[in-house]
Amino acid sequence: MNVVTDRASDAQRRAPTYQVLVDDIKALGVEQVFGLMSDDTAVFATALDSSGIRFYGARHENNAIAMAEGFSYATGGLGVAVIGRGPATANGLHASTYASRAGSRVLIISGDAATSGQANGIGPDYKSFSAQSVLTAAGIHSFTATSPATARGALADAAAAALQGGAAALLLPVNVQLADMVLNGDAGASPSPKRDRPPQAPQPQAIEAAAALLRQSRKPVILAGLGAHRAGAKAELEQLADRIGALLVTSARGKDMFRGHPANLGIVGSFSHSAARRMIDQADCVLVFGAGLNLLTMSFGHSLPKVPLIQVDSDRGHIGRWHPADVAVVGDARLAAQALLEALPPGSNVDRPFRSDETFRFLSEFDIARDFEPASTARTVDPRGLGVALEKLLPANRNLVYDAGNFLGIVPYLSVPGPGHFKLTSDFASIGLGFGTALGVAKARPDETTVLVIGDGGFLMTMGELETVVREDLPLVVVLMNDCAYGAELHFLKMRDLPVAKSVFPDVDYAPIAEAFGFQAATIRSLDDLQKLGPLLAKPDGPLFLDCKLNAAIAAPFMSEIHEFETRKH
Ligand SMILES: Cc1ncc(C[n+]2csc(CCOP(=O)(O)OP(=O)(O)O)c2C)c(N)n1
Repeated sequence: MNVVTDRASDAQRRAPTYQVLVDDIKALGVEQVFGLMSDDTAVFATALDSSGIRFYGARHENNAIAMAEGFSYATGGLGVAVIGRGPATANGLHASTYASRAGSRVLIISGDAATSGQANGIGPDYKSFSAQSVLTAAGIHSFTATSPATARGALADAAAAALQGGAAALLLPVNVQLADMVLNGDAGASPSPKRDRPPQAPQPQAIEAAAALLRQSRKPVILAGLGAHRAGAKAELEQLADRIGALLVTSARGKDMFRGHPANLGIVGSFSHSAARRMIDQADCVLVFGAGLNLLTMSFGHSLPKVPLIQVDSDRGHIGRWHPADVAVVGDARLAAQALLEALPPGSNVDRPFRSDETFRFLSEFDIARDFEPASTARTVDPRGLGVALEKLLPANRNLVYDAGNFLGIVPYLSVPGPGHFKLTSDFASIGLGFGTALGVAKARPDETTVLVIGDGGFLMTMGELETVVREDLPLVVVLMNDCAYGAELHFLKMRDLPVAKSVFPDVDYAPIAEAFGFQAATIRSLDDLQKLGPLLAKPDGPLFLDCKLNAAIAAPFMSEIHEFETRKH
């Protein structure tokens, strides 16, 4: 027996489990991961980076997971985050929950306590944490590699679950990662996740029921959401609107899908302008494509008149979830629009007041910059005026990523090239996920400008990532909406006539702090301050930070809507 040969073949048939998993991740087409390593994932993270899968490090696990989510949002592909076990997994729970609700394709790989129960052979693991139970309780599909033999299958299952949309977690116990795996000659085999389902055509009977309503409608409104954008339905929806004499409007997530169309009303609901509200109030039928009709789209029950509502969605469970539908059409938005075009030939709608000269004149003369009374002070700007000014100064080909808070009142004033460039991070109704998400979008789209719009409260929660921007060379424009307060809470307290002291902050100058991290930075206390930065904003050259001091007296329209809703409930 030749011992040397035997040893060589032995070496070929065994490899550390972490290394095999790295190779499988590479075979999935993953070229970068986002993360924050712990003792239990340092070897794995380093092996990923050494194999050419670039490791982008964040300074908080929530931000690492949000980066993966932003990356997936911007590419449609898998976003992968690698974090540690126990406290690190707990730290990332907020973003994990967010990612699972946002519907992006996010794979969260965490370390986990050794399956033997004793990490070091001396005593219990200080970091022990029932990650599988906690993540499952949070609604996140979780898979544990309980042994080297099952590790590849667990990765394949977790990746497949993530690719279905929504986050999935893969837990890698420390001892399993480091143990050798016996390869049985199939070292190259990679997981093969399920493909997307083909678009589903709607039932003809459902289309006929919708068409019957639309034939009688004089003033229809077509409302499109992100689902319609993802189905590629824009052209068909515009054609359908032109055919039946409808006005076009979107949910916030569908923002600017119909920009430039003369019948475009912008966003419906809490982020709408006065002209949109005035026209939508007159609608006699609403036709919804791929929009969830959540509280903000519905202005807490007030955005749409009580008229027949037809809801088209590829997911049956989305129809009527937030708001009742009178006619449900289950199917792909583009195919449903095509079917409606066939069912409603030209001339079906003769009386078309929404397409009158008067309507078009009203809409073309509407100027959002004059839709509010500017309220700047000597040392602060009006957030809406800031939006109007930034609209002209920022590069048109931009991604806008928003944290959450009262400052979201700026949304109607800033346009994007289309819905895939507008990212809200409030799927868990939380603050503090904008920064990480923006970094993931910036990584995915290096040739476009990514703008993070964030309040000072959300920024204080995540400002450690200023260092990530520069270290990982992921340039961002940060627009800090600095009202020296948790503005949302400030307005809630004011509306209840309660003391506001605990919701307000001192006026901190953040520009020098950002400069210390390597940003170009400026403090904006007037629109003139902003205008002076025109050339820099038009073509940002590296990371840029604007500390915009805002008039805190201005509540976003949705603040009073929420207040009215809350007081209505109790
Ligand atoms: C994780 C989390 N913590 C707290 C909140 C409650 N909350 C919602 S908005 C808000 C204020 C945010 O302040 P800021 O980022 O400055 O934005 P502003 O409201 O002032 O525009 C807070 C604390 C939340 N939604 N999520």
